[in-house]
Amino acid sequence: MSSPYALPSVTNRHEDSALVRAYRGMRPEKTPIWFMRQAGRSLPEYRDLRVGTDMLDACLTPELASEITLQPVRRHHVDAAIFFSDIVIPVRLAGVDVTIVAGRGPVLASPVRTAADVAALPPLDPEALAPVRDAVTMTVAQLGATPLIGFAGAPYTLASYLVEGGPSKEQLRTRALMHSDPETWSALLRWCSEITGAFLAAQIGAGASAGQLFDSWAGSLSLADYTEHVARHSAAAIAPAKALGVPIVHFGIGTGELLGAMHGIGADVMGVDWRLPLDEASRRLGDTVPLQGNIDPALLTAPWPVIEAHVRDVLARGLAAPAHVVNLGHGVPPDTDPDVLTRIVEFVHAHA
Ligand code: 1CP
Repeated sequence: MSSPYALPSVTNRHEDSALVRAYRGMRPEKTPIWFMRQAGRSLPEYRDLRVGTDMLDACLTPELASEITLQPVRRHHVDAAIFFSDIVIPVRLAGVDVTIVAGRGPVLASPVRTAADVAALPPLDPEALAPVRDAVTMTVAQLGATPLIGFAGAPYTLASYLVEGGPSKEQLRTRALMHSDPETWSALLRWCSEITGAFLAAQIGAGASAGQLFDSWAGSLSLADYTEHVARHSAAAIAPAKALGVPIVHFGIGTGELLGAMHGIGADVMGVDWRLPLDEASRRLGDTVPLQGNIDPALLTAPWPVIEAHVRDVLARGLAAPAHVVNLGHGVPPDTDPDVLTRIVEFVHAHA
């Protein structure tokens, strides 16, 4: 099947790698491991590279984005790279004024709250994604046997930044819009789904071997609201990437009650945060779905024996699922000692 996103030069999707085999539901000899937010502020080499460069500019400079993506792979010997970018990159590339404020997150110059605001959202020109494609091509060429994971924000999480105008605790305005003006809501989520789906597919088309859809804030939704107002837009967002044949991971925070519905959008693998033990997560999915997770990031500053006991427990509970990729339950906290992450990788790889 031909896809507008496929590049003819991509020949290796790393189907034999431990990561992709686990994502396909096979159990590789060694349990694969990578960390959400492994590229970033916990690494001194990242902080050095970023001096004087704005966050979104760094994401859109292919040489920089590629080098930052490679840093944690060199240092920790993780089983995957995750593309250094941000969920709001497609919003910026569509021409919406968004910046990342240090210590806070994405902030919009004008929040999107009315039918007129939504109607004025510009389409994303596929040509604008060139820096993303270039960075991925460059990165894949240097990664060799290590697969690259592409990612995107899910329409709900993306919409929450657009409506709130920045980070928020409970996405109150967002959920209010969903209920008070379902038509505007649908139009907004369709726009988010189109741009974020194109962003994800651009990464896969340029050579990433798997994709992860982050619906970080979906945990603020009831199951009924998720099912009625969100799920179909997330399904549409992953469709172009899925058409390229790669496995898709779906992840959110505090989404234990939504696991089945989130899997139901067409995800192959479910990411689990630290709240739900993996054996219970697996049970909720009928013990048929590969899982990713779920070391508690809060434990990264604990004494090593405490961390080791926790990682052992995560590995043991992960045996309930058809396959398991070790990760954190959310991103690496910025004050994490990188040596602790390296030690966890060594421990998981030694633990047959
Ligand atoms: O200057 C800096 O270093 C800013 C910090 C930072 C970084 C390193 C931001 C701002 N984004 C990123 C990169 C990033 N964002 C990656 C890189 C790859 C890796 O994992 O190594 C990824 C996957 C993201 C995805 C992302 N951005 C998500 C989904 C994942 C999650 O953490 O839940 C979300 C919600 C965002 C928005 C965002 N961007 C940045 C921040 C601080 C936030 C969160 C703000 C909030 O709490 O609402």
